[in-house]
Amino acid sequence: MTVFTSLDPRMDPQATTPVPVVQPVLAVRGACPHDCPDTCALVTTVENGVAVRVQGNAAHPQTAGVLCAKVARYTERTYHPDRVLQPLRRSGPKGSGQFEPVSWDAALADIAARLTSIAARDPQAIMPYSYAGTMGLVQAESMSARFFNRLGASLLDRTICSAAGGEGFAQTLGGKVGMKVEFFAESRLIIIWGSNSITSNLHFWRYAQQAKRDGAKLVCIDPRKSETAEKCHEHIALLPGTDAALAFALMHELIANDWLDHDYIARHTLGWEALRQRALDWPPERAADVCGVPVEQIRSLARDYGQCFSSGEPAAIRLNYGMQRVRGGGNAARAVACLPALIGAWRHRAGGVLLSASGMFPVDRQALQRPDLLAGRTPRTLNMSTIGNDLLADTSPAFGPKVEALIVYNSNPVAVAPESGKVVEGFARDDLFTVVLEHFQTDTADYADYILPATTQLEHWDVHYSYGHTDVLLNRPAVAPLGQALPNTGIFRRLARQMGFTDPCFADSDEALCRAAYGERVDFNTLLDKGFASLQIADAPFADGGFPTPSGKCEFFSARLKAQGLDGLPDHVPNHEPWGRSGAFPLAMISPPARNFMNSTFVNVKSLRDMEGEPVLELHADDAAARGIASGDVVTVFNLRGEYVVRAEVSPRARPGVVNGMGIWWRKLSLAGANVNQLTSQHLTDLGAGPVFYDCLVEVRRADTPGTSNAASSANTLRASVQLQPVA
Ligand SMILES: Nc1nc2c(c(=O)[nH]1)N[C@H]1C(S)=C(S)[C@@H](COP(=O)(O)OP(=O)(O)OC[C@H]3O[C@@H](n4cnc5c(=O)[nH]c(N)nc54)[C@H](O)[C@@H]3O)O[C@H]1N2
Ligand SMILES: Nc1nc2c(c(=O)[nH]1)N[C@H]1C(S)=C(S)[C@@H](COP(=O)(O)OP(=O)(O)OC[C@H]3O[C@@H](n4cnc5c(=O)[nH]c(N)nc54)[C@H](O)[C@@H]3O)O[C@H]1N2
Ligand SMILES: [Mo]
Repeated sequence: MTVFTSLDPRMDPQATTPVPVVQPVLAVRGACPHDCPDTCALVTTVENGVAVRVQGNAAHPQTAGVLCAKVARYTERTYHPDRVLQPLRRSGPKGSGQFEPVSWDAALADIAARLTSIAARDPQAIMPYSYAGTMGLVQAESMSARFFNRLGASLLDRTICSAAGGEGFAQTLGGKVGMKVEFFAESRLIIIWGSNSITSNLHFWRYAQQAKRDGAKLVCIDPRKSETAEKCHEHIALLPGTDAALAFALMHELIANDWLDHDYIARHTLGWEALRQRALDWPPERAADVCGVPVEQIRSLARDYGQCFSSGEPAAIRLNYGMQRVRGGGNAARAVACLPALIGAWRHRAGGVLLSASGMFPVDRQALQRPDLLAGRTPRTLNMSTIGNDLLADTSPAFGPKVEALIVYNSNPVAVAPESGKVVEGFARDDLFTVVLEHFQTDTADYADYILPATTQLEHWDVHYSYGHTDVLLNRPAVAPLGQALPNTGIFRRLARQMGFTDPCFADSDEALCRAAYGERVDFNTLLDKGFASLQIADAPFADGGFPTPSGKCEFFSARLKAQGLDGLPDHVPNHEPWGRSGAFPLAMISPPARNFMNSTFVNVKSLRDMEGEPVLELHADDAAARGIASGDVVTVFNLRGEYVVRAEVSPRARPGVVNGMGIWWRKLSLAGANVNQLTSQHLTDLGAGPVFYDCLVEVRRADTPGTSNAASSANTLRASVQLQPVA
């Protein structure tokens, strides 16, 4: 294998190496940049300077040479004819999507001048907005963070995905820590909870399959009969937002039958007596009623879990973020995180729970982000999940200055953030100056004043952690940047220079940033040689306690939460919009990921969009019949926040009372210019201030139903007479 090591000077201002003489065939090791737990190791075949193929690295055990359909087509994304390959300046009205080419120098000079004049009044009026378009530490959180810290811009609370569950785990286990994923292969019982692994965590599913072949039982807990649920032995199709009730009923049964590891509980947990009392309030009958599932399913799962204790066999829970996108998501994750300690599942390397592994990576964020550049300033923090409200807020003592400039990178908020009506209204403000760093002219980029062309993973350096396994990966550039594209780092470097930021840290090269991400904690030579390096973590990290909580124990009771004035114990916290099958909006809507998209990424790759077909709403036969809806009908889904139009699919994947609005389509590639987030709310979760995408009541009508073709007006009529359930 010939490994490509040279740098394009655009990526590295210090580099003296010219662009390499092109060699005929290269195999370049890299890492998948996408927001997925699997963080695959890639091998890109390059012929005459062109990436012709992206494959999974067979030498990396977690990847095992296997890629998902999306990333196997990564070259279609990199060489897509619609790539933005030069800076663009708005030439039409805001949001019109009309742009004209402009030179880098002109674009950067104008952007720097605008930001400098806003910053002279108050730099907090400048808002950065980014998420995980790339998970790479260098392209996501190094030069950009340095730039905004030096500027004194508003800080961003990056809550949009995992804040509730992450905080729930932090308060219970001490962080995003848990089982090592490979040991699921040895589990005897695997509970897949709020996760469609086949879609979103394919490489975990391989381990689950191995366990299944060896006789393990697989149980899936998910309102939707997902691709994963139908391949498990049991599927518990609970109502969205009722997971804590289920977890408490399991505890109730473990207590009632004394399937408890008293020794583990006594030595390694905090708050058992109080938790026990609370669990005793949750007999399975009560939970069955709240969750909308047969009581026998709950008893049976409790029996299976308890029997693992009795027989000394490992029971494992693969929790994923699908169950925490509701008001009580933080408490629900906390309740589930308590379960393994009750039966001492942590004693086995194949027992315990895994939500995210990211807390186990020793990333040196100080070195990457340089918070010292704040120089004593403490800018306000804006929550990315309420960007709609934030862009529409005026200056006030509580809020601080009105947002005057917005710099978006690695994210497509107009498509992915909740309550798009408000988000679009905010982006459409004529007095907002918006810069979007992108590969494509997304829904968000349509509202930009400037679009700056960013490189894809095949064109830049990066180094990665993972939230689904415990290996560090290095990504080398396989090809030179296309057109005039620059890595995010390069763009912020140039912008910093243009603004007169002279701190030497703005000259660090991308390779230097890759090295700084882990410092001495990970051997960089191993990364250079192999492309990946495994963290040194005990096989059963909590077999003898040692949780990274203040007490070192699994904290059923959290003194830290109590100190914030919250309940110190987990609880079942009902949805903001609880399901009741009555009222104007009797259906609960969830909007889980589509298999062939990655959030809103890849929606514009035609081969993948063809696989998804059209935006689809799955609904149960009873709910469809009650509304005269048949498969293939175009329907309008609506609530008081808005409406969107989709193709109905009467489907056994939907449970009664719950509709599934699949995937995050680009608005402009949808049936009528809006996607599912037109209906989701900006309410927040109990812990972590995350979004509640799956806590959303709606109604559905055939789009051609007389008098309701304009569902917004029907919603307006309803607004006069009904209220959504009050928000407590
Ligand atoms: N192909 C593909 N892979 C992806 C993504 C993608 O868009 N496409 N997204 C990536 C991202 S950003 C993330 S965060 C990860 C994980 O992303 P997650 O959002 O965890 O996605 P899934 O694993 O698909 O699982 C979500 C599952 O939770 C279910 N669910 C919804 N509400 C509830 C509830 O209240 N309780 C329970 N128990 N289940 C519920 C949904 O029906 C769905 O099957 O996946 C990543 N992987
Ligand atoms: N209704 C509903 N909404 C949801 C969810 C849901 O389940 N239901 N899931 C939520 C979740 S879990 C998440 S994580 C968020 C995801 O929200 P986002 O993180 O915004 O994810 P994407 O939609 O994939 O958009 C990422 C964008 O970054 C761009 N990008 C990729 N790499 C780079 C790069 O190197 N440089 C630059 N400048 N740009 C790059 C891509 O082209 C893409 O347009 O969405 C959330 N929204
Ligand atoms: Mo996510």
